[in-house]
Amino acid sequence: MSLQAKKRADYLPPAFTINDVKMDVQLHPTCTRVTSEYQVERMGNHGHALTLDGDNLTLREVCIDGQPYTDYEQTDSSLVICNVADDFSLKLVTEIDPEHNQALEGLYLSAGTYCTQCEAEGFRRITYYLDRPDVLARFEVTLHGDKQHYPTLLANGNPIARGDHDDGTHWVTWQDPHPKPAYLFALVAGDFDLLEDSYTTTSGKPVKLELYVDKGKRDQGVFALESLKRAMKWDEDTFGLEYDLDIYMIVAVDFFNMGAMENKGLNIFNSKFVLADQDSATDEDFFNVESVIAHEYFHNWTGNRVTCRDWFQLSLKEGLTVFRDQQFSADMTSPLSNRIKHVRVMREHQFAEDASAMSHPIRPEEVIEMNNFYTVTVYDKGAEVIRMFHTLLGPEKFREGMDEYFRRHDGQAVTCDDFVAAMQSVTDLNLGHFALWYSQSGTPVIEVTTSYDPQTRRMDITFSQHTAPTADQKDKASLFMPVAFDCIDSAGNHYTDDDGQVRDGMFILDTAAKTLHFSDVPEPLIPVVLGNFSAPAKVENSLSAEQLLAVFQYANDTFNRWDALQSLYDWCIHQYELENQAAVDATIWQGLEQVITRESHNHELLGECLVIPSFETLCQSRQLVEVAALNTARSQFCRDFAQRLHGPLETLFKTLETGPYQYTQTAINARRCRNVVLNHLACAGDADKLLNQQFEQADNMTDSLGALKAAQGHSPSVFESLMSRFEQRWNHDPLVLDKWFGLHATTERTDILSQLSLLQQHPRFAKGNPNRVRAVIGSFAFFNTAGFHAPDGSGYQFVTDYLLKLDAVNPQVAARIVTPLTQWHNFAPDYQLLMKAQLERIANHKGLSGDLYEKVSKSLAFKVNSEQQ
Ligand code: B3K
Ligand code: ZN
Repeated sequence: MSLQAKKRADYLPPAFTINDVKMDVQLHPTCTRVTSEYQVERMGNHGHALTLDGDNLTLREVCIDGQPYTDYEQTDSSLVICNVADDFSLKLVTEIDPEHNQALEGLYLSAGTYCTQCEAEGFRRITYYLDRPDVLARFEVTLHGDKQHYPTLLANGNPIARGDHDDGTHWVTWQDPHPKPAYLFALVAGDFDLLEDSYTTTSGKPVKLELYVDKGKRDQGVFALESLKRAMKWDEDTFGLEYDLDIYMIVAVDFFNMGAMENKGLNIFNSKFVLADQDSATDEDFFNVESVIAHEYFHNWTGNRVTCRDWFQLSLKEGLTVFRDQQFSADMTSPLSNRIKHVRVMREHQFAEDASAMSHPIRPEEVIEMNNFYTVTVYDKGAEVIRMFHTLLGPEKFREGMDEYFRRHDGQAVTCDDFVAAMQSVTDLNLGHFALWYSQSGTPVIEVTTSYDPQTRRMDITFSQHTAPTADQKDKASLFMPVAFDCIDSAGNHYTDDDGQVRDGMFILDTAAKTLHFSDVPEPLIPVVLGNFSAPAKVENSLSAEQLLAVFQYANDTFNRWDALQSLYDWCIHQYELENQAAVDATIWQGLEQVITRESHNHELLGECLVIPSFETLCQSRQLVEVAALNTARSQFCRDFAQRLHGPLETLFKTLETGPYQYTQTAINARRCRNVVLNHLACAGDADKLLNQQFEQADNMTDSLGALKAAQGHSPSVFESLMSRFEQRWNHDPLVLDKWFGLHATTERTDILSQLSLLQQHPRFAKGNPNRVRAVIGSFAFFNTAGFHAPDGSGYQFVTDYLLKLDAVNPQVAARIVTPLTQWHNFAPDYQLLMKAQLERIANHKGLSGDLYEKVSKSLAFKVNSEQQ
């Protein structure tokens, strides 16, 4: 483990490359033997030794050109082979211990299945190699394993030979014709149920589709396979991109550090993102399965065929692929709820990251542990940057730019600059300034100020932008932002600016400030800014409650309409914090009542608009948060909301009878709306009957869980009884039981820590399984506001105790769950002290991983900038 930061600026091309790899893997739980043969070629004119990366390997043999070779040195992290020729073949034999690999990186054996995870730097835990994405080789892999326990032996590409040995083992050879970096290598061995299907591409090429799931789970794989076919078709229709091998395989495993992995021709998935059926999966689970299946499939072009030159370029493949999966999901489901979902992620998590010690541009400048940079910034802000290209260029030019990108770079390992250059080649717009989004971190704030002169009936609206200094970067420049814009008066008339700066509902903000002028206007106008969240920015636009209600009623952009209500709720909660509840007066409640009655048929819009902003979102518009005070203010507002609007909510609820389960957008919208309303009705009190009834009658997981969630905060006795019935019903299914674990872990109760201890003793809890750990400890740390931020610091201490144990076995997951602690600077001084005390404990822990070290040391060194406050 190296605690030394690597810098983007220090990139050097590889001194050697490997063109062909032959691997022979003799699977054994504690002593798997890997024989690798490489065709190595010196790059350029130099006399360096060949340095291969390796981690936790036992080296048994080194041969060059068929002869044993001894002129090498080994370190903790490398094998240095001295005095080598310009071209030679290298054979290495190494041994590894998959059974005791609990970090779930490299080759591991869990729940009776062997599988691999190599991105970012896991291949070096399988054998010594040039483990960097700009070394592309053709792989041929032979796997040997016990035939009875591991009837299925899979690797990348196509199977070309197989056979049996005399000792009860068998073997299969796989060949992948596409040169690839080692991070896309995969192997799987196990005993699965198989779903088979096929797909014919637009150009007539047949592709075999295979989905491997745990025995007995075949029916739960059907939706994933259908999703895959929809994704294949969509990518052909939208981007003209077809699949390029004869077989596409997906394997679902139970032990996995993240969602899924796009290994060439052999995706490995966390079973959470494959298995789904009406009884066990919510609408959201179905949505996630489809979007993750699509995401990994889309990587075949954006990631695999065109890959990253180095890991600093990660957003090249991730931002672009997230954008592609978002567009796909919007086309398959609904644009509005998709957009809102992604904006929530940006506001709740990415803005918080940008304001924290871990702030980094979408293309980071320096990294200690690469696994720490699979972040909301690289992924989600990265996707927002790609979306801005799409907005600025329009869909046709964007497609041309993508075509050009593939024309130039298919089969190469490239940089974000190469992507920008391909886009630049199809447009007259100068993208030079826009490209600053790749190197500047932090969230820009667009401040909107207005002036109106009743005499001249002139109105000026000024937009100024500002990005506060961040932990990683002091000086900020003005960014180039597409700002979707609309302007209305209180009666809903729309206005255009005098100089025509606003075109097709959008203008460019590329300087520190810009003013739009309006003549002959009867009253001060209402600026409606950043429609569809056209740039990843915050907006400060101080509109009154009446104006926000007018925006909801009249704005053209539905996202703006939703956003206006979010701002209204935020403002109301702030009045409660100030103990000025009276400011939330009858006009506001009447306005909200009209929202419900006027839009009662628009279940999608209401399902979004009736959600009160989360505690995490509210934190983004506040500083030095007094947790208990904000939590109380939010709860009081929720209660008043539910009571004041009880009549219309109840009427709405009655119209939302959803009938037998169907997975259609109309039914999904109605279910979502119904469950949001149910939560309000429960909050108003007296809804126990309704809760029991919904749980009783539900023919699907969305409604069962909807009842449980509504009971959770508002009806403890109903919650307890429904939870124990749920546990009995789903005890056999760990993925469903994770929902139960998560609900317990997020319940606000004074004895929550003993509850968490009980959950860890539950027979279904497994401390080595990341899904269980995330469901219990992750849910608590991220979403149990009152418990995690208990004023005596006990919540912080509990999480820290757990993380110190977890770090020794699975540092990647530990480093994810530490995130809420590292955001101490958002909270009032008393909380800060307690949080930092726990971070100090982590920092002083002996044998700390690089993963935790990087995040914790940065957080402790973080000085809150006065401008950020
Ligand atoms: N590329 C993988 C993520 C790998 C994470 C390594 N710690 C999944 C994805 O983004 O598709
Ligand atoms: Zn990805």
